[in-house]
Amino acid sequence: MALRQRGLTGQAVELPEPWSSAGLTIVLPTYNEAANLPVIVEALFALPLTGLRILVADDNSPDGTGAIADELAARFGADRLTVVHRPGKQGLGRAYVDGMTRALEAGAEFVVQMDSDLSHAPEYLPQMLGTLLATDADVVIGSRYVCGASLAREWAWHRKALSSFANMYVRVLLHLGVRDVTAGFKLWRSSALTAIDVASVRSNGYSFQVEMNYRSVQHGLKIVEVPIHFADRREGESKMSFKVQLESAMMPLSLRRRAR
Ligand SMILES: Nc1nc2c(ncn2[C@@H]2O[C@H](COP(=O)(O)OP(=O)(O)O)[C@@H](O)[C@H]2O)c(=O)[nH]1
Ligand SMILES: [Mg+2]
Repeated sequence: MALRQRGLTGQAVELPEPWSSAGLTIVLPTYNEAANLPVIVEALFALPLTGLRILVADDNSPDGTGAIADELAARFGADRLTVVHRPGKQGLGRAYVDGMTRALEAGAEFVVQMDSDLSHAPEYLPQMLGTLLATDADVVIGSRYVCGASLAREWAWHRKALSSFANMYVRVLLHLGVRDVTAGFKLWRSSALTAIDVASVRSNGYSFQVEMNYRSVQHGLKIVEVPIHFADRREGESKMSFKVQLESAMMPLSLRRRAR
């Protein structure tokens, strides 16, 4: 309720035509999100965005998320919801590269990346699209670290500390001019994803987010951040592993070396 009063979540804004019917594909990577996926899919299709499509990229989740995604595709129509069944857990970055590449091939005008665990509220999307179109941005980030944003109170102190340390670390090393460099909630123009050659991105986990920002800055793309409330995941557990954290620590160093 407090958030609703602060205008951070709640009712999605209505966009005028032709913005509200823009061809927008949401790529949802899933690994063990059986309880969350039906909720986020319903919320996305309830938005006042008539050109919205969903692409689920599932890494053969042991909890049966893939089969649930197929049921959702049957319910909402395969033209509106596509499921990509990947052979096994290969990490967030791989799933995004696969899903985003397919969305581009299918002719999406805009591509969204967001977690499937309801940390990123679907209700922000019309506002993010409106911001992108009004500011002529190439990518809009749903940011946790700009004025007006907030983090889940339930997030453990060590996760908050790790996230702000990671942001500071990347900012110091790479000077990207982005406040939330590891954010996973982003709306891209398809032309921007083509420009940065998303298909060739090799990093995974949080490094995927950092490398996407790095490439965007190198290509002179316009990045705009809007504040969000980042909620704790609704159900299930985080897949963040030590391997992911280690890669996140190394990747900015190798990007810096390459830039020299
Ligand atoms: N397809 C796929 N999705 C993944 C993988 N790892 C994480 N995800 C998804 O990526 C999103 C973010 O992961 P999450 O565990 O919530 O990370 P956290 O928010 O940093 O704790 C969620 O939708 C996960 O289901 C993976 O290896 N493959
Ligand atoms: Mg999460």
